[in-house]
Amino acid sequence: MGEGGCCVQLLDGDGVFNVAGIEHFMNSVKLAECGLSYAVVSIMGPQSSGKSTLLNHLFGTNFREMDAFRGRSQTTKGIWLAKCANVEPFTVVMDLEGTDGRERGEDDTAFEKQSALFALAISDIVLINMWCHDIGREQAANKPLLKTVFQVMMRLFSPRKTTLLFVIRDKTKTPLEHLEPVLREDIQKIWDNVPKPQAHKETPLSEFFNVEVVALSSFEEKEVLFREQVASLRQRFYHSIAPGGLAGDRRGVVPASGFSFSAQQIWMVIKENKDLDLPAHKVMVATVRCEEIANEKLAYTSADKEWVQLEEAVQHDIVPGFGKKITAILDKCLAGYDIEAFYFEEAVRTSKRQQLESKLLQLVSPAYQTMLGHIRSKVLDDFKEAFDKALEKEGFAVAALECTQSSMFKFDRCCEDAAIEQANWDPSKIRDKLQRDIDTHLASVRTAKLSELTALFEGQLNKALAEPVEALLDAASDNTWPAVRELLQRETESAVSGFASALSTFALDQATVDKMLVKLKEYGKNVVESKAREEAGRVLIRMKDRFSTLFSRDADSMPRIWTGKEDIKAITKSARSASLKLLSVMAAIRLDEETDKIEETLLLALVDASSNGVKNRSIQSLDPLASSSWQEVPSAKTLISPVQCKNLWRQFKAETEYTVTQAIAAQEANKRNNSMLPPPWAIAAILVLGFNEFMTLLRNPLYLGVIFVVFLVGKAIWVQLDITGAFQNGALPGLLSLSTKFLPTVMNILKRLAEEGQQAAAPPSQSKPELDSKVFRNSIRSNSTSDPSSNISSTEDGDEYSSPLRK
Ligand SMILES: Nc1nc2c(ncn2[C@@H]2O[C@H](COP(=O)(O)OP(=O)(O)OP(=O)(O)O)[C@@H](O)[C@H]2O)c(=O)[nH]1
Ligand SMILES: [Mg+2]
Repeated sequence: MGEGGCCVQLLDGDGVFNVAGIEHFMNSVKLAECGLSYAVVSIMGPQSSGKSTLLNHLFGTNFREMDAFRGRSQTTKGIWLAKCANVEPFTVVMDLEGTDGRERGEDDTAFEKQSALFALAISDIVLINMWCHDIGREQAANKPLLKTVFQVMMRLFSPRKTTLLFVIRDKTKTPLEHLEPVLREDIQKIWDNVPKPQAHKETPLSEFFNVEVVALSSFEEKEVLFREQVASLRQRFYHSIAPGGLAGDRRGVVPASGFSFSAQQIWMVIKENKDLDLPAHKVMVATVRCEEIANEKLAYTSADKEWVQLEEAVQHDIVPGFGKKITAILDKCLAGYDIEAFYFEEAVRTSKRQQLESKLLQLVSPAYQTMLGHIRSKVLDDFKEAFDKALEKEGFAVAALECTQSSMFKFDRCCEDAAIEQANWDPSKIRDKLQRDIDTHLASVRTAKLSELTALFEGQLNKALAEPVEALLDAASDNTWPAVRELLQRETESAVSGFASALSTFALDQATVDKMLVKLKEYGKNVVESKAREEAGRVLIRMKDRFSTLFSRDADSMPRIWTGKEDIKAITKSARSASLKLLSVMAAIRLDEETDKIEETLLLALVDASSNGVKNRSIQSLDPLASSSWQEVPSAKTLISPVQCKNLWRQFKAETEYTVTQAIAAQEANKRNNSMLPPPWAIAAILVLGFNEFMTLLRNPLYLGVIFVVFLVGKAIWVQLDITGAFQNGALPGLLSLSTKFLPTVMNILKRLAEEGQQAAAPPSQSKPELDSKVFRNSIRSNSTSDPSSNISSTEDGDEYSSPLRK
């Protein structure tokens, strides 16, 4: 029997499908690899009509036959399956349980009908086994069978075109040419009598079936002839599915890999007594099988070693050639699918392929995204580094443009390398993010650089303005504010032009540049204004300084000595008006060339009013300084308000009054000192009463020596203590001053006498100016630094006043 050894029961007598058996059969004969290149042949016919015997001889199979010596009884139960030996293409042979030859009515659930429908649904060629003597007989055993076949055929939607090969057994001497028309007539009659649905009322038999007839001699009586005829019949099964072959025009073939599943499903539908929609069934089989194939390929790919390694590597760093590698892996998987799913319905196959492809892409997508992430961060890092370097050589805008362009180009190239052909993924989102990151970095560097630059120019401007402005304000004259304006304009212009040329490398828009330049100008203005505010805060000290400078020094800046000839009133007036000038200069910021009447107002209110005040009360009642703002001067530009001016002036006057009083006192003391000779009666009394002491001295030259020494010491002390100087400012301060200096001076003289012996009476000319300057400084300090209360109290308490000197 050759290779026909493999034989399996597909359905048992009770209609139970042998799933394991068919799987085993398919695997052992490798049916799945055949694609569409296989044929299914089945046989139907009455019981014990030699069906199994025929199949075994025709196809070299090994179906159970009835033992000829035991008698006729049913041998084959259910449906059996075997592979036909040595026939191309692969031919599956099905041996069916024989029909019992009785009419069974219209019961579709009978196994006979179900198995006939099953055989018709999956076979390309159905052999109808019949006895030769049944041809033309009214009560032929095969008539109910044919009726069944045609009836169930109606239950197949769009049935496959099946070849019915009538095998006439035990042929008689009547030649086939005579038998065949009779048989075909019988068949036609049965077909015509089968009730058909409306759609198929007029459909000819040939639409559903190819009818072929063959006659065989009896196996039992003419075995040799039988074998010969079977051998020649076997020839017709070679290339049976090729055009012109036995099953040349078959339709709707299920690919071999779907055979098992398809058979199961068909049997299930038949058992449930449903109509069998073969096209839908084919689509269903294709869907299930393609999905199975796709899942199998997907699972295989996810476990693929190359893929697993790649996925692992991309977690850590950029993988060179990532796109190509993934593309190759996906290609391999899809090609495998294509090969296996090739014979299934194209629409189903394509849609399942798309599903597989999208699942594959889902599988690799995270790796791709990780890869893009690596590329993005690497390009960004490289950009930062390159930009830092480029900034050392080029301007900001040029460096930014060049580095950005080269980085984006680099990103695009890396993305090309990572691109997966099947995916066509667009990296533009990541590209945009990179662009944004680069822009953010550029913006932060730009901001830092600009603020550095701004700080630099502001620092320069501050340096160029602050001290000169302070000096100008200190000098306070009519020319002060014009000079400040000129200085501000000159320095601001030079700073602005430098700043503008530095900004040009940033390629900023004109509006921004203008804004920054305006800000720098504003800064310059602010420096001046804040300096002015600072100075305004010290205006009282400045006024007192100016007053005491002008009052205590003459036109040659020499300290004044109040001899009695000076016009203290005039000096005081001029010193006060100079201080008032200072106050008026400091009262407002005058950076715009607008005129104001502050000075006139101050003069009118403080100087003129105080001189006329007593005479004209009505002017005082309209006090121009009783206001918190100056006319024509905005409050932002006001440094000292009119009311503050008034208060300051009052304070200034109170604090300088003492100096004036002291000067007047000193002048009067000086005048008194000039008429200090004793009266004539006293001189006469001295001459009379001191005559004997005078004679004693003349008589004893030793007394004379002692008196001379006492004179020298006394003179030295007089000079050292600058007694005339000390009493210049009055008797009481003079005494106090002397009392503090007396002891140190005596000690100093004694020390010098001890050291230098004969040089005891050294020329006092060197120490005198020193003492003079010391005294002057002390007097200035007492005027300018002490607070008003202490000064005012000093007029009542001499001890308080001398405290700075003590210190
Ligand atoms: N007269 C005659 N008998 C045959 C022929 N071929 C086989 N037989 C005999 O018929 C009997 C039944 O043979 P099987 O091949 O088992 O018949 P079957 O149709 O498969 O029987 P079931 O499977 O039971 O339906 C056996 O005893 C065979 O020897 C034939 O060509 N002519
Ligand atoms: Mg049999």
